[in-house]
Amino acid sequence: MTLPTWTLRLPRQRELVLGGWPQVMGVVNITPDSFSDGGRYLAPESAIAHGLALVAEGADMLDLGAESTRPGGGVYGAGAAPLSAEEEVDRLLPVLEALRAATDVVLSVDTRKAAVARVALAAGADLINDVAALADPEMAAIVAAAGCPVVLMHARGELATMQQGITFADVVAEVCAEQAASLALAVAGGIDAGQVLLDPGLGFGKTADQNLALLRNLDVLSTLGRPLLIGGSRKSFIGQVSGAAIADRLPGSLATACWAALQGAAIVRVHDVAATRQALAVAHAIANAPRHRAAGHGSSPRAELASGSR
Ligand code: HH2
Repeated sequence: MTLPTWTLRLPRQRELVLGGWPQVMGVVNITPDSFSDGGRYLAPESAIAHGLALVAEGADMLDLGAESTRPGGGVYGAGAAPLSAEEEVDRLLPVLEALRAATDVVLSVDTRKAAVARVALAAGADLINDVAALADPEMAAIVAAAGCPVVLMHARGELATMQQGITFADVVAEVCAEQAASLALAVAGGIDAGQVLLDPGLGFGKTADQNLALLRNLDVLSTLGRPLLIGGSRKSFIGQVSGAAIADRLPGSLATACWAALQGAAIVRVHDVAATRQALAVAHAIANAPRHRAAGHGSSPRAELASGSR
């Protein structure tokens, strides 16, 4: 079995090599209203300190978000409050600039707005994480001009009502088809297909069972040939499976990250970096331990997957 690897181009002549075992993306929410840590890192100095702490814990990359994308119509009530591009930039920029000066880790910016992406890329962002998958008509041109990687996350509908009237006849097939359409839209907009990462968008307009089905069938999404980012950390499907409140969802988040790793995810997006690194290291070590010959099945595909670069 040949493991897929991908080499993406980053701004400033750097590269992002993915594949084998996932990179850990630490979440920095510079927001008053994120679903799990809203308000904790709204002040620039606390967001900067948090980002540096996540790097010290072993984050390979940071995802800086200045707008909550908490979907409405379900467990989060009305969802996140809308934010102007100016307000989003005002929150983001001091944190991005300080972290850019302080660290070489890949800095991703989680934004749906082309105007924010433009400012962020000029300030040293490496990657755009677009949960609206190029819904802003200017976004593709900005990403293409910067030559940076972009995450195209799956979601349906508007954030404010996303958790209402969810209908999928076959969630895996439909998300896969819509992710393929997003990839095609990116290419039509001038983005190199080799710079695109895909993401099934756990929790965005999906029921708990649909999120579980997507995780169970990540191999289907992998057939699109692009690296997958998986963001399950602290999300409500973990609460629905386990009964755990948001503050108590670390164990379920670790299970999700390890599962995603064993299914070949390229990046796991998490709030708890140190714990995730430990869980992934142990899962990796187990998957690489020698297989007992009497077991008779040889090396499993998952073990081969786990014996990748990290
Ligand atoms: N999830 C959240 C935000 N951005 N981006 C990608 N690519 N994939 C995800 O699953 C994803 C994402 C939600 O998490 P969080 O940032 O903690 O919450 P909020 O949107 O409320 O700020």
